[in-house]
Amino acid sequence: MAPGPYTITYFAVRGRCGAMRIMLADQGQEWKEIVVNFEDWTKGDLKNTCVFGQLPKFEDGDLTLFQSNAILRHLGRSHGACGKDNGEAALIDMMNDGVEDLRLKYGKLIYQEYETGKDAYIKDLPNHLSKFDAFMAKNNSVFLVGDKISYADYNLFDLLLNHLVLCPTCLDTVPKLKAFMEQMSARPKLKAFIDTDAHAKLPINGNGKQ
Ligand code: 6SG
Repeated sequence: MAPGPYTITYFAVRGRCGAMRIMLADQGQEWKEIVVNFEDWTKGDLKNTCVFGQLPKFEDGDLTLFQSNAILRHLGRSHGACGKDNGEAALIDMMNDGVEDLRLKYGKLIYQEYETGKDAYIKDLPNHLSKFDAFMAKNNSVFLVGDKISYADYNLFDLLLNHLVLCPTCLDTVPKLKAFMEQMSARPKLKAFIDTDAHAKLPINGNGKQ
């Protein structure tokens, strides 16, 4: 297969690129990875060229993007994973914002209060997961919105993979999410990717905590 037009520039972690990599793999796309180490990053040359001074950076041919959720949405529009009409697109955006809210909480735990806050975070988790579960239960398919996979499904899947490492039993009270994870994991290209070392051996987060 010819290399795709995509390039991801990021640190050697899954972090904010897990979902986009899973999405690209599941959509049968190829991409190039430029891995940035922390020492090079602190020199500041690359940082100064980044719109918000942060990674990931994503290139689609001549288009350069920052902000992981904008990248996911761009890929959604490019690969028919943004809903079938404006209404579905809006609901997908809404659910993706919900995923972002939980990802921010997760990031705060991992990077700021892992030692002191882990137990409370896990205790509170059902309150967050049940919201996604209830929304999914009202939809007539395994996905968040409509009957086709969307970029928000990939984002939720990636974040739930992280949560299953944090707390292996966290989906026991949310059957729809459990079924969602099982069906997503059974998609051949997605499964093949998450079984590769490129995914499985990459640290989830930048500080070694998970
Ligand atoms: C960090 O926060 O990996 N980008 C991060 N950090 C470097 O100078 N809203 C946008 C988005 O959605 C958030 C971007 C995001 O795209 S991601 C960034 O650029 C900076 O701000 C989380 C992550 N952290 C690990 C990491 C590698 C280098 C700096 C942070 C590991 C920890 C400290 C050194 C090595 Fe580290």
